[in-house]
Parts: sequence; C-alpha cells; structure tokens
Amino acid sequence: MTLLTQFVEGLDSGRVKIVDLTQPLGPETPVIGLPPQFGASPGVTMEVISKFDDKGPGWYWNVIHMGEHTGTHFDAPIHWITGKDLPDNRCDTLPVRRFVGPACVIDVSREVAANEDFLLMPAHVAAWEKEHGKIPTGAWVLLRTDWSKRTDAASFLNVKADGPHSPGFHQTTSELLAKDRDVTGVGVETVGTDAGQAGTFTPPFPNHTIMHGAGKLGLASLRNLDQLPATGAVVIAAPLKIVNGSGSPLRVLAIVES
Ligand code: 23J
Ligand code: MN
Repeated sequence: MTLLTQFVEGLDSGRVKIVDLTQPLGPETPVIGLPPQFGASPGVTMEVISKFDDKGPGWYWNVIHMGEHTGTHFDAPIHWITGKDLPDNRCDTLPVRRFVGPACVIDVSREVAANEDFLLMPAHVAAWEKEHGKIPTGAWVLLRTDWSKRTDAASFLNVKADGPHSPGFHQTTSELLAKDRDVTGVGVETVGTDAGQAGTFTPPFPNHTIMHGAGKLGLASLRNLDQLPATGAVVIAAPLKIVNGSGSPLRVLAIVES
C-alpha cells in the first residue's frame, strides 16, 4: 500500500480523524477592536444575490464582506511592517508546502483560567519539550488556552477599561519559536496572535513583530484544540489565494490518528 492509500483507509476505518479547528464565520463572529486612532476591521456582512426568486429562480448565493483578519484566520508575513519586504510573504505567493505541518499543542488552559493575561514563557516551552520532545522545524505551535470556550463575543474579546485582556506569548518565547525552533507559525484560540494587552508592550504586538519579521505565519481564533494530542496531529491551514493578501479567513483542519 502507498502512504496515501493507507491514509484513505485510515479515514474510512475511523483510525484517522479530521478535527475542525474553525469557528463559524458570520455576522456574529467577534472581530478585534483596536484603539480608535487606528482603522477598524469590519465584521461580516452578507447580502443575498438571489434565493430561488426573480434574481435567480434556480439558485441561491450571497455576497460576503469582511476584513481579511476575521474569525478563524491566517496572518501572512506581509501583515506586519517587519515582514513587509520578505520574499513570498503574502497569501498568493507563500509556497503551499508551508501550510501543512506537524502540530505541537501546548496546553496552558489551567494557567489561563487563573490569569487571563497569561504569557507563554521559554520555561513553559522547555517543560513541554522535556515531556514531548523538541519542537520540530516546520511545526505549527498551537497554544491551547480553552479561550474558545468563551462563546459569547463580550467574554471572548474581554475588553475592560484599560483595553482587552487575553493570553499570548512573551516576546522571548516568540524569538525562541521563530529563530531557534524555526517553526512554521503559531496558532491561538484568541482573536489575535498577540496577548490582549500587547499594544502596551515594548515593542507593541511583539508576537506579530517577531514572527512575521522572521517570515513565520499566524493562525487566530482557533477552536477544538482540546481535541488534539500534544504531538502527532498534522495541521492544514491554507489561506485564500488573495492577490497581495495580508491574511484570510480559512478552514483549519487537523488530521489525528486514534
Ligand atoms: C492589527 C493590529 C494589531 C493586531 C492585529 C491586527 C491582529 O491581531 C490580527 O488579526 O492580525 S493584534
Ligand atoms: Mn490577523
């Protein structure tokens, strides 16, 4: 049997499962809010072109309108000023091979339950690696926080008087993952790949700054990370081929062996 024949047999027998890491995408989908001096990303709106009516008696279809960074979405290196001049840095030019890689799932849900501003430190990565082995080159590093269980928009965005509060990566961890481990990218359950308070950090938004400056990718608003093993899953995260796109909503799938 070839590898791919075995793979399909695994799907048919149930030994291989596909886990959907994607939020529903619609008008209710929560969108990041930046300070008012910055441009705002609009939420999803949909308008019917026709629905079995005079505009199209036999067919139903819609127009959709949204920011590139809406719902479960992909961040390309060109999204950030540090990655803007890198080669093959945008949705339409990234090599497709980069969209597929092994998942390393770091579970900090307990820490986040106690501290919504939790930042992943290099020591947490070291502890994870002691148990599960070194994060391989080309990995998707997924931060399991259980934040996606906040299914109402207000508690998901968690905006307080001093701005949003949600977990993320310490700058030194982003450097470790991008430079020393040479990962493909990071994925998070929160609305963006930086912590809620990261706009106040030095530099602001350090995870975006470091990851994209190193040509790495981002995935935000993931869910169902609690259905993944720490290692052994394969993630497929392929953005729309938007010409000059900085990011894209997408369907993120994990392939898991039971
Ligand atoms: C622009 C500015 C800051 C942030 C973001 C976008 C995102 O989180 C995003 O979706 O890339 S933090
Ligand atoms: Mn984004």
